[in-house]
Amino acid sequence: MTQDATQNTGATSHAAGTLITVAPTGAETAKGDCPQLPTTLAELVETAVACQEAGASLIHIHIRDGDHRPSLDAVLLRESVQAVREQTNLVIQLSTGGSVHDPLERRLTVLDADPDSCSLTCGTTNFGDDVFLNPYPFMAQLYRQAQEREIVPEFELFDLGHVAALRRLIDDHGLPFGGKVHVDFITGVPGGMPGTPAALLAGVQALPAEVTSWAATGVGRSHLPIAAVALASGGHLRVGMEDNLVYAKGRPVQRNDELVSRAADLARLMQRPPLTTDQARALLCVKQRRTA
Ligand code: KMH
Ligand code: ZN
Repeated sequence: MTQDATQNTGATSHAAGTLITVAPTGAETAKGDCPQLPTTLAELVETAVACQEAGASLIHIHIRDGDHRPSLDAVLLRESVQAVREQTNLVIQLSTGGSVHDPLERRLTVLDADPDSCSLTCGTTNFGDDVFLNPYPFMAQLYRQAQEREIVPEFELFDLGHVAALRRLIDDHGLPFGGKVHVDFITGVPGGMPGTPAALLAGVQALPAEVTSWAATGVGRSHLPIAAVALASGGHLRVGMEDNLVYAKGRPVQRNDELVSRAADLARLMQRPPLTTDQARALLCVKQRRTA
């Protein structure tokens, strides 16, 4: 089935509340360059608690090893999921993107940690001087494994071509577990779609009709303009130090919850207050994994 932009009514209609995702760490910033980046398990949990308090309902997690380097260690991933699950009610999303240096096979093993959600990037992107590799067969394998394990994917779209690849994925493999299709536009990566209102809205217009919600983030200085356009256009927000290390001109981000608080204030101002964690779970139809 082929959809054109005009058929998309669901995800582009105005959303009542705002899903705020925090991406606190990422894989591309060194702790040495940014000591306030949460890289230990204790820092991750403390960040998660503070960000939930500030209005986040989903956390996109990359972990680091004992030397603060990006890691896909199975034990550490499972410990991180368990610790954040114990201390918060956030929807827990593990990155399957890892760092630009992680091999594809290792990235698939992230699902073993049993997160609520996983990222699934819909195509290869130049990433500064590096390449973030996501060939279609890898995407399809990851998607099928997520379906089997009842993990809800978030489709990450770094470029307009990724929207077409999402269309192909749904045509080939059907809907995700739970039936909701949530996407996140990651704009402003050098090599991907620019962090401009025009580029974001072109992506939104092209979304398949099956998409039930969309979010956006602007990397670096496009952070605030993209948040404003997303809120004005029915989209949700992703913020955090994975994407942005500068709170304002000359003022580095000190803590992820500062970015979440500002996003929550913006959302309230736009009459689209932050969703609670339970509302976010319902929006994304994630499986109940907590034991009472
Ligand atoms: N670290 C980037 C190359 C994801 O988390 O799924 C990829 C990334 C995407 O962060
Ligand atoms: Zn990420």
